Amino acid sequence: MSLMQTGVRRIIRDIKSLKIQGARNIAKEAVGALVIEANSSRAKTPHALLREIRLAGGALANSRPTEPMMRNAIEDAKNYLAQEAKGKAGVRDLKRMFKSHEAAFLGRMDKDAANLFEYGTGLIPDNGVVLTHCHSSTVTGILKRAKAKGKRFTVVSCETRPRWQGRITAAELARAGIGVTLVVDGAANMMMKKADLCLVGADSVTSKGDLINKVGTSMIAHLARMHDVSFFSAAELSKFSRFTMYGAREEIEERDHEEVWDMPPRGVKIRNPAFDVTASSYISGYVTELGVIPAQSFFNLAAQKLGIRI
Ligand code: RUB
Repeated sequence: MSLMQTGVRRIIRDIKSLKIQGARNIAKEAVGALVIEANSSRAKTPHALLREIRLAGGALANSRPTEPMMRNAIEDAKNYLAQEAKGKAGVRDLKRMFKSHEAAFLGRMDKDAANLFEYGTGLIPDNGVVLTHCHSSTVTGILKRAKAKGKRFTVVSCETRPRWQGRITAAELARAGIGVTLVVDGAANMMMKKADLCLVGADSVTSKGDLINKVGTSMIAHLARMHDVSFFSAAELSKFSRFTMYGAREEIEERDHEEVWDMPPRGVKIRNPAFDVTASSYISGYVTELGVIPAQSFFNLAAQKLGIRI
């Protein structure tokens, strides 16, 4: 039997099954899960509490391997607790302090997102067409903010096989009163001819400024280059992957083949990578909470923000 709280196990299940999807949602839910774990813990000592949080943090981090924003949030939570567990506070006080630290962390995430939306709005072309892929709450946040500020534009959303996150984008934008057209992924080249801007989200950004996002993103970036359309990714600096600091590659999650074809004929092999890598040379810039920056600056600014010592 798992030592983790039921609520935490449920969140892990929902992250794995994509009921909870998108890097920011995943990171926020992981923070929520750690608070559930701490609140319901029966640990008798600060160190026992820390052990539980480390265990839950490890299980959450492994629930989807290509999610550095979640990993960075878990890292922050573990470091905070480890530091405070050395002090005089008893378990009850420690739980209370942990809860308020995590609430402040989530508050900062929301503030970063709001700043990013504002900067991203400047990129949205008036009377233009924006092409996007998958469902990114950061991208939809920018588009909704731009609409609220009076910009007129329409959006092309690629449907994003195999899990159709493009439909989530299309439905959300339609609800917000933004003109949106859904197309199959294979129609991206046709649609690119009329696009003024490509804007996608990010799961991970490497030390070289390369982007890892939903599979198909790199294809969109290549098409954008071919048609001389600007290609931006909206990514908070906390999407930086520490794993890539010394040249290692970010692991690309490979999902169940049934998502692609549940009963394939004998002899047909299926691959189902969830993400792909877009080289920084294809990226016009990243929209971050500090402004729009060149891909080459992402690492330095992220290292400062995350307090990473090289
Ligand atoms: C979602 C995806 C999104 C990023 C960014 O993939 O690739 O573009 O996660 O999302 P999945 P956000 O559906 O497999 O999680 O901007 O919301 O952080």
